[in-house]
Amino acid sequence: MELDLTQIIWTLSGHDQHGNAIAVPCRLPGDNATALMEAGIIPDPYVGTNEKLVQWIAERDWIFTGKFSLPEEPAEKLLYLNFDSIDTCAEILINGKKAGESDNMFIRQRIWASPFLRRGENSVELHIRSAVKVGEERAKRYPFDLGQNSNNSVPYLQYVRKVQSHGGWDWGICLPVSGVYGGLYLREVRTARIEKVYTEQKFSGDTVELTVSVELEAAAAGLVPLRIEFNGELHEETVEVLSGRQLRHFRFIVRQPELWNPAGYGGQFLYPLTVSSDSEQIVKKIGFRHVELLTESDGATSESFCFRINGNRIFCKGANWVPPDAMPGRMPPERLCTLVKAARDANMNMLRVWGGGNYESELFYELCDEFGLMVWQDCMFSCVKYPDMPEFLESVEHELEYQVRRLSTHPCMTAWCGDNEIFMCFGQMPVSPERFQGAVLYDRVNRFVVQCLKKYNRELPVRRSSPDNGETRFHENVFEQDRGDMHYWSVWHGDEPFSAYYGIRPRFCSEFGFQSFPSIRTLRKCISPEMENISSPEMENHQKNGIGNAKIYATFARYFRMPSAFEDVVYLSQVQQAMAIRMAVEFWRSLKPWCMGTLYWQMNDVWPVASWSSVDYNGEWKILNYEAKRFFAPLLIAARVEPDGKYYISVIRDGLNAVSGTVRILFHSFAKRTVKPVFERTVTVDPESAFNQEFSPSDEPAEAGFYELRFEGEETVRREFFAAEYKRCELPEPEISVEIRPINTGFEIELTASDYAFCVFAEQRAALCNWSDNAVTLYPYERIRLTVTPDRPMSVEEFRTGLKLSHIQSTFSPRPETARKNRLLLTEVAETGTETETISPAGCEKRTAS
Ligand code: BMA
Repeated sequence: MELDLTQIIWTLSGHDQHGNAIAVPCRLPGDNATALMEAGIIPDPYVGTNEKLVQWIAERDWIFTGKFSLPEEPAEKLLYLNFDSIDTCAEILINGKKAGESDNMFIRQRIWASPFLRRGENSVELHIRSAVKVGEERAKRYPFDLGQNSNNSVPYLQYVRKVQSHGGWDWGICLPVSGVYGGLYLREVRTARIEKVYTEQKFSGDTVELTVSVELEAAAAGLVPLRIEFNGELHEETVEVLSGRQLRHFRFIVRQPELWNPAGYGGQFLYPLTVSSDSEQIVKKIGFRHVELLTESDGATSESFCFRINGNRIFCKGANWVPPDAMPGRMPPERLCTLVKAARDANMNMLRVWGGGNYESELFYELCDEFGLMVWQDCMFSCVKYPDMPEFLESVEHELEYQVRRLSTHPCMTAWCGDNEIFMCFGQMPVSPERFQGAVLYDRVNRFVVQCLKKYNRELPVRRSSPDNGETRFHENVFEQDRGDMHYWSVWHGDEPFSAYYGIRPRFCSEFGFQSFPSIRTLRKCISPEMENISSPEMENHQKNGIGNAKIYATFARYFRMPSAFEDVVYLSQVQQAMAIRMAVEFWRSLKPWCMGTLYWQMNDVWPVASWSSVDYNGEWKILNYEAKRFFAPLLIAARVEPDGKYYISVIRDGLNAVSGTVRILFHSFAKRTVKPVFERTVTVDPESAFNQEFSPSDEPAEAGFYELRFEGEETVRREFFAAEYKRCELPEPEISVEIRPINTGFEIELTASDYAFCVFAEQRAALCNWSDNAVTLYPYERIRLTVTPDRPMSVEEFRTGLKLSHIQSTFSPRPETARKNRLLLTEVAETGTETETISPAGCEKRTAS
């Protein structure tokens, strides 16, 4: 028997800010804020400045009550209650009696429930205390002052094992929710439950030994038949259990296994593994891959930092992952799929699950397994010191044992890391007794974390922190370029121009980023029309980084002509974000094999907000995600002007095969209307290194035009490179025509411009769309076809009305509304391909095609 308790309606009860009792229906998995919003007690915290109105929720204790009926007498059965995650400090009551408690949302809770249950109606109650208050109480008892993380609006949250960014972050709403996440059920077993199934792989030559460990938890002595099926082999055993835990190991030898490889390095073969007892069955997918992190001396003071998977040195390309929703109850699984797919579609091969968030759901790791996305997994400690009291460390050990073993079967798992930026923070503090004391205290916690990681995992490399430069170094880590991983933030948090990236030669850059605003469609869901101004109260509430808006504007002034219309500000913020990250990634990839990884900050958002993400909260791709698809492509051509004024061209190849072809650089002059070759060379680039060559630029002034970079061979790539800031260029004023044709899955649109148009970004305001490509360059009269799949059926008429095009020059005009008028032509073409009508987009006047 199994009762899925996510199918019943729960009740959330507590008191509002005035002390009035509340009882509302609640869906689980879910959280209190979502339930209160759905019941109309609070407004949507993501809208306007509502965040400020809902802060009282976190000050209160809450009760989640579920009622269900059992047709038979449960005392004769063996039933257990499972909660994948309870957020956070809770007492669990069954029929009014305390049956268990929870103090760490990163640990699954299971309770033998039969003694508490009865025939007929039963109730389960979770009494969840305010995490804000629990943190405060614990801080009072702890003899040292651990300080507060400046990103976090809630003091003392580090005393509670809960998602740390629930307390707010420099991209996060402050909303410390309570709730229950993941699986929630009552299940009957005969003698014991299958508590854990975890695996370990050992390679020797072309043979791999897979150890499958099965942990049973028995309520009483008895016999449990176990069946383990893997790769056509069956192991059966009847295990004699006593009350409590029993562990059994099963070994499988696989000769010449099919391998799981990171995306771009071969397939992702997955073998099913089935573990069954007389009452339960667990199915996992196992992928074989041999993971090494090479940290070898490769110079007088330098050391490599390179993941080698199945013998292939992998250049890691990806981004940092934060929790996908600050209100977990609002998060449908489809949104997670879309997001992880967006990483894969952008040619990424690694995601770093960042330490201020959560160990993600099974679905996340399953998707990464399937897409060939390696996972760098932080432990959930970030940016602040943590207490070393024994009960805290004991809970951390349970957490790590649970999480490490849970994730051990996923081939995407590539590295474990102790925390995010905690050692780095010490390096940035002035030398003082506080820094000394803090470092000693934190070192106790971190050593313990690392010991646990090594105790429960022998397969994957373990880093103590990110960034980290090795066992003997504690303070140089921000700018250390010789070894370890680096977080390079001087372009955003400092005041460096984008070209500063060219002065940094990291071995592996695991964080660097630049902010932009989310899409207009996302903003219009949370900002009222009269607040469409960057410094309005609503917009400012959706910007959590103190310097954020000023920085975005300062960067406009540095590289662009100042945009005035709100929509142009939003668009251009995304253009410059993509430009920054593109410059960094192109340069760092060109340093291969010195540099072997770039993970930008950040992939996704927890709510609609101005942030460093490349996909916004609603799943809209920012320009950066389209750019990432190009700058992370396995074949890349890129150019740069280094700080000494020299011009370089690079061709970078990833994957397993070399590529040969001709590199051509052409200078397109805007005013003269000429195209002149400046460089040509036939090259072969093998995947272990990059081709880099200085070249002489055109003798025309840099601002007179741009460089077309071409690689022509079995594969052809074209990119554009500006050696001058856009603001200094007299960009042509193109007239852009758009033809819209309905196709099976949506629409095909064809773009043509009467002159060069840069970063042409097509957005659909009426639906979330999947675009085959976007933010493209149009050369005069070149036809570019894009396919668009909206998330719901749309008529051509509706699609046309919601379509918006922007390009860089369209933001240059002092009067953007009039400038854009008449420059965009939208032509609707019937399925037969004949032109039926020529129309202007929303806001533009009707005109006929010439
Ligand atoms: C990084 C992260 C986060 C932060 C981001 C942007 O260093 O680790 O703490 O959100 O910077 O400031």
